[in-house]
Amino acid sequence: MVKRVKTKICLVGDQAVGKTSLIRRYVLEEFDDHYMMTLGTKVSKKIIALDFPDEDLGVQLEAGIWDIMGQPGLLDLLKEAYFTGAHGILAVVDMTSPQTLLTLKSWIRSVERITGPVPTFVAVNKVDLKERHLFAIEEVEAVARELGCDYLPTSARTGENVEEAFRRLASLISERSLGFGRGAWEPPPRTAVP
Ligand code: G3D
Ligand code: MG
Repeated sequence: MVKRVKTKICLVGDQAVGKTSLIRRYVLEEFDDHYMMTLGTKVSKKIIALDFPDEDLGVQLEAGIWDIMGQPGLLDLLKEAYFTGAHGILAVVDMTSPQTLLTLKSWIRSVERITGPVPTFVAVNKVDLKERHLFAIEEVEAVARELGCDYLPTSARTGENVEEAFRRLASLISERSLGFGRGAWEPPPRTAVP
């Protein structure tokens, strides 16, 4: 059986971590060295086909991938609209900027304040810039564990793990929305008030 699921994925992370580049790489399979200013919000579409052999199930995830301009002032204004209805977060940090690891938690919190807990995956980006790394991938471990999410080193430049990061997030979203696997977590049911 194949199920079609519509989903909204939001990318978060400080300015210049590579959000726009990761989306472009994933959706168009290309990388543009020219700096890309993201004006307001941009939604890219991608159909992600996933297989869950244990469930005897195929999922066609129709994903709207939301990108936002990183400027904090504008973000405050757009946040509500940007995050409302999100089913998953791809949180991006930049290995050449330790600051971006420090703000990771607050990014995820600002989404979850609006959406409640949603599947989250961390892309530890710019892994290709080895000589400029200012923290090691292992340093992400503690934060990720605290947040209860997985992570992968990625590069929008070489394409390393870009597809894999989106697919891992897509799997969690599918599992949650269809109610199986690791992503199946739901808040405890409220007791009915008589
Ligand atoms: P943002 O959307 O999060 O603000 P961008 O970030 O996608 O605009 O990327 C910011 C800068 O980082 C851009 O460089 C972009 O080319 C570069 N970049 C993004 N991802 C990677 C990566 O994985 N590896 C390398 N080497 N560079 C990356 P410029 O120089 O145009 O500002
Ligand atoms: Mg951008």
